[in-house]
Amino acid sequence: MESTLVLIKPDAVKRRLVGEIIKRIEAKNLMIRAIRLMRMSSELADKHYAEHVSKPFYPELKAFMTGGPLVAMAVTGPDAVALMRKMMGATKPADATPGTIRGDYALVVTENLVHGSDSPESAERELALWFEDSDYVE
Ligand code: DAT
Ligand code: MG
Repeated sequence: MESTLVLIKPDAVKRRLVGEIIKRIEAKNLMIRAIRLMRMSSELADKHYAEHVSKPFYPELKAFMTGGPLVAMAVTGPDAVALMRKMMGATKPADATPGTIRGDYALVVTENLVHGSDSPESAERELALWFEDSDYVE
């Protein structure tokens, strides 16, 4: 069993795609073990996106991610990290295969609807930033 951090980004919340994205996660029989509707603080953005803070696109990314509510989830199952990345599709919507979340609904790279940890190590680091032990159900 493996857990990954999934964020349903503010564009997806605004577009009323929360249910559609959760539907796909549940249809795959992955388990949601923690979930919260919240805003990403400036401090959390800098920690979560530590690898991107110095990149030219970071100011736009940060403004977008902190600009409205998002849904944070801990998603668990065998190979949950890789599975979620596959279900999300490529970062750039033009490269995302139809049938993936980004491939079906995203048009531009910043507003690409969903985040999923990119490795088990990233998942562990990110989940610790977003959730406490008491947030998880069995
Ligand atoms: P992913 O979200 O697929 O893991 P990433 O970690 O490389 O992609 O980047 C994080 C987010 O930053 C991504 O979802 C959208 C934004 N982003 C990445 N590359 C970008 C670029 N070249 N221009 C604008 N935004 C970008
Ligand atoms: Mg990433």
